[in-house]
Amino acid sequence: MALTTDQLDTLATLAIEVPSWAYGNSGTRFKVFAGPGGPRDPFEKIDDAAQVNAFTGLAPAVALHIPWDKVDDWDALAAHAADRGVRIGTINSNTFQDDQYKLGSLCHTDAAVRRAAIDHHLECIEIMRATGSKDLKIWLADGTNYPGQDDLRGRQDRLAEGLAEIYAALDADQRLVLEYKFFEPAFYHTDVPDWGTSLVQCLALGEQASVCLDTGHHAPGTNIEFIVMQLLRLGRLGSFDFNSRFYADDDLIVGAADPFQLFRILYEVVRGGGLKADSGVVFMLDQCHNIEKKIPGQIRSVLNVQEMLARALAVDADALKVAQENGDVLGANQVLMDAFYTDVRSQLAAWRGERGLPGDPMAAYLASGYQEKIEADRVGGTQASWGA
Ligand code: AOS
Ligand code: ZN
Ligand code: ZN
Repeated sequence: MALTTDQLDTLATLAIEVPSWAYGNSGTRFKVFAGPGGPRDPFEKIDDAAQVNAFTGLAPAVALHIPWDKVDDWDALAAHAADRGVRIGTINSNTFQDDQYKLGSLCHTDAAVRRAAIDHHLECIEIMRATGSKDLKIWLADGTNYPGQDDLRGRQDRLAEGLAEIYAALDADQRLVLEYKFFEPAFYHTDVPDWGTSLVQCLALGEQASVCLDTGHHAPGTNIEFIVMQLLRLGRLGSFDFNSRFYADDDLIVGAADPFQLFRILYEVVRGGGLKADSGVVFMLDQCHNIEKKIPGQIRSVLNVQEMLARALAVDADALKVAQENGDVLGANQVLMDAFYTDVRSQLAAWRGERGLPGDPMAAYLASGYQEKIEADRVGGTQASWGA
């Protein structure tokens, strides 16, 4: 089974946003291993991210995290990105690392803390204006550890109020994307635990609000592709945070743990029109590379997404429809599995060659000398304060 020219053209629409924090040193609660050649500032993170795009043609945007990526001159950062052939993507807010947020941010009982959290998001919107970013992604660490610790309903009302003030500050061409996560760092309850909660908050806000689906933020066994289908159907799938999980929010390389799940998710993306530009779906990675080298880790990630998307595009939609309408249970399943088992690697290598890209991006990067150069040149890399 080979991809048709039309399918290969559709594949070319894939654009992935890589996270700036994937390039800095990261770790677990036990240890952060310092990797040589770590970027010393956001400009160098952009340099590294641009390598991923240069070798794969798949990653034209870089998501930033504020305040980790704060710079004095946003115009200069945006110009630097453009000079390297990429642009600034989603701006991720951060209300989880300051002492004042110990008991929450937008949901906190103290109005002064809520004010600080709202102001932080207003600052993020200013940064979006300065950098040309269109999406504000909000993930909140808000929640409680013990039953009775706070009033669940009161927290949800305060969340709605805070989000409304942030939403009101958006320009007409900007969006608010609300991420959900069922646990961690809070363990009894989380204020935005699931797609339903995110969706009802977004619906109350308006058309410019949508849901971010982080593939690592579900209980084991959750049918994630069903959620993808439903959000696309409702026009409210704003973005993905792609990664792999074995146990919890592991943030490992997307497609590493369960390529079949990634295939199923991407099949629903194709089926639901999520690849079309007007769908507004942003394909972001949310990963950290604790023991492997960062740039190769990111190259592997974007290639995994491309490979599973190619297989999803290879599904014979007509044959599938016939089998489904005939109630042919095993026949329909076989159509899907035939596409999943299609080895698209050599066709993708040829396709890259036609587009002036290396057939084997990983080998080309490793041979390029960039890794050796940054390891020799950069001393004292900053640690991306990854904690979640
Ligand atoms: C946290 O678990 C979420 O996945 C966030 O999207 C993201 O990981 C965080 O903003 C980066 O630390
Ligand atoms: Zn995430
Ligand atoms: Zn996460």
